[in-house]
Amino acid sequence: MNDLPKDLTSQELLQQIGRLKKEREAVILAHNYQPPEIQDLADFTGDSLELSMIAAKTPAKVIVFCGVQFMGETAAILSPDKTVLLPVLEAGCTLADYATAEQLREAKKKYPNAIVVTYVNSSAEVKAETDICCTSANAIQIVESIEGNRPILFVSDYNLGHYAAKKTGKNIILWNGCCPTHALLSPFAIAKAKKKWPEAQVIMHPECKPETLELADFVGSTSGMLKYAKSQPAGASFIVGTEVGLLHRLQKENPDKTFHPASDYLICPMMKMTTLKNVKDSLEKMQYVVKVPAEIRLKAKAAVDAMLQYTASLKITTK
Ligand code: CIZ
Repeated sequence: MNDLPKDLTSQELLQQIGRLKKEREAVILAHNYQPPEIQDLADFTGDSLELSMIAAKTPAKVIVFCGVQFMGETAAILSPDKTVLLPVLEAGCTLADYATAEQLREAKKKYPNAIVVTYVNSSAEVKAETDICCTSANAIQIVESIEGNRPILFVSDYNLGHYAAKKTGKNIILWNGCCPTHALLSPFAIAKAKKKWPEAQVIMHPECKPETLELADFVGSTSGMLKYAKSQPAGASFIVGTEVGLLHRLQKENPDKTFHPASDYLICPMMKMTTLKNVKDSLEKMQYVVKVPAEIRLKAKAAVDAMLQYTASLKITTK
């Protein structure tokens, strides 16, 4: 007989999470790329724009953010009076790591006339050096809102910046960064998927490479893809060019349609780190608290608020 503690079953973990959530007066947010069981237990599932809006408004005292570091930071920037917990400390974002505040300060010296538009997938320090943030759900509108031909320094996703430049004709200075998961999706993989599922429409995320995006029937953020899939007739099928986590929600919300991953390699290892046990431990031990120093927070908040206010004025609804 060994007397090691036995692992809790999923059912037991879910029960404990439910109890702890009440005790802590917590809300659980999960990004669309999280594992299915995490999405299913969350109070809200969405993209970073939707979740940051919820984080800003929730009456809950504790926000458990099942996602990656920059998302937890964004929630902490918007809700300094709440405790924001990231269940997995190491869940970072390779795309966010492509830009540091120091690099951005140098780029601003090089392009002193440029307005800085930063993808929300960035650190709080980088946001603090930014004029206005954007997400993949509103990048086109935010870029379009920049008046005249003022250069736009678009940080840090090259592919999203390239797509926004193509759609708006704006003068965009691109940053050398990418999401390795999306950048991996090749035109060859799409051609292969189309051969396998010739009836299916190809829906794709703008973090994919320009030559891959050329093959898409629809390009949009995760919330954009959810909305688009919903608008299509029953029986429709789709090849989905984004992180595979989205397929769970797509299929759940559209049981009369079929969704195929564009490639088996569209997996973000950071997004897949969260487990039920991490969420339970997070609530139990109040770990890991996301902290943003006050000085950085205030500057970063101005850039996030600028985005939220502009998005609200446009009445961009993501659902
Ligand atoms: O903005 C987000 O949440 C990301 C990373 C992707 C998307 O399109 O939802």
